[in-house]
Amino acid sequence: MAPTIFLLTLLLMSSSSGLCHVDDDQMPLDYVRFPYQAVYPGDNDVTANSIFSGITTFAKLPWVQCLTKDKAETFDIAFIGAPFVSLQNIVAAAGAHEAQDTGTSYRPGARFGPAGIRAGSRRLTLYGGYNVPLEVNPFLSGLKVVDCGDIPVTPYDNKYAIEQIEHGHKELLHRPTFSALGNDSVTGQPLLPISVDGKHHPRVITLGGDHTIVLPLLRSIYSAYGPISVIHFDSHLDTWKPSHGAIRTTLSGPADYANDDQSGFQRIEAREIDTIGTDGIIKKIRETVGDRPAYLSIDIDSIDPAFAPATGTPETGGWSTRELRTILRGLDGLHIVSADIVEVAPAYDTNAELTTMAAADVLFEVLSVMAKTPLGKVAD
Ligand SMILES: [Mn+2]
Repeated sequence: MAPTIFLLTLLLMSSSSGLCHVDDDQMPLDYVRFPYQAVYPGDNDVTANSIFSGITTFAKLPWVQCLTKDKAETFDIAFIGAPFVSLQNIVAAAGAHEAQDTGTSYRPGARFGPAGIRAGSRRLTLYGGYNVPLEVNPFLSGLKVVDCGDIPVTPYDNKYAIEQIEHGHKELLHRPTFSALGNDSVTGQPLLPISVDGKHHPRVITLGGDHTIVLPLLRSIYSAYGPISVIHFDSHLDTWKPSHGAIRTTLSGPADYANDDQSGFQRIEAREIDTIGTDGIIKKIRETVGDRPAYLSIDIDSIDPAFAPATGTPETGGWSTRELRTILRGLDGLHIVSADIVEVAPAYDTNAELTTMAAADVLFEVLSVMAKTPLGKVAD
C-alpha cells in the first residue's frame, strides 16, 4: 500500500503547484504562451513557433490568396509558384491524353519545384531572417512580403498554361503597392518609378516550373517596364534558336554561341570563376547591366550538382551554392524589378533537401537585395 499513497501525494503536490501561481522566473526555457512570442531577447522578435509546424509557405510568410479571394490585398514583394512544365499531349488510340514532360531536355519533374522550394525555405526565419553580409532583414524592412500561392496552371495545354502564367503574373505586377516609393536615402528627394507606365509596381519572385515560364514572365514584365536587361544564370544557353552567367554545357558546335550573340547576351562561363573569382564575375555583370532595370532569372543548374543535384539537366563543373550567393549579393544596388528560380525538380533531391534549401537560400539573397534598393530614381 505504501508506494500507492506516495504516488498520489506527488500528483496532488504537482497539480496544486501548477494552479497556484504563474511566475516567469520558473518558466522552462522553451515555454511559450502563444506562437511567435519571443523566447530569447534580441534585436527583433524571433519566432518561437516551431519552424516545422503549420502550412508551408515560402519562409513561413503569410499566405495571401492574391489571385482569388484576396484580390484587393496589396503587397510590395510577392512569391508566386508557377508549377509548369511544357508537355506533349499524345492522343492515345482510346482518345485519352497522356501527358509527358518535355520542357526539360533530360529529367522531368520541375512542376513540383514550388512545393519543394517552400519546404526548403522553412528555416529562413528561424533566427529572425537578418542577412548579415547585406546588413538587412528583408522580412522586417517595412516592406510587405507575402506568399501568393501558385498561379493556376493547366497540365493539359501548353499554350493555355503559358497564357495563364502571363495573366497571373500581370495581375500581381499591376496591383498597387502596399508601401509608397519614399525618398532617396542620399539626397532626400522623392523617388519616381522606373517603369514605362509611370506607376510604382510591386516585385514578384516566381518559383518554377521549367525555364519555359520565363517567356510569359518577361511578357508581363515588358508591360510595366518596356525593354529591360535580363540577368540569366544557367549552365545552358537556352538560346538554341533564345547577361548569361555560369555557362558550361557542351554545345552542338561553336555556332550555338553565334545564336546567343544574336539574342544580345553577354556570356560569362562558369569556369571564369577560377581566374577572375566572384568579384570579377560581379564586375562583369554590373558593367553589362549598368543602371538599367534588370530582371533576374536563375536556373538552379547554375549551381554544381554536388550542391544542387535535383534539376532537369545537371552539369558538373558549376559554382558552389556559396559562390552563387556571393555573386547575387554583389548585385546589391541594382534595380532588380522581379526574379524567378527555375528547374528545381525535387524528386532527384537528397533526403537532406540540398537543392530545395539551396534554391530557398539563393532567393533569400535576391529578396535581401530587393529590400535594400527601392525601384525608384530621382528626377533628372
Ligand atoms: Mn539550364
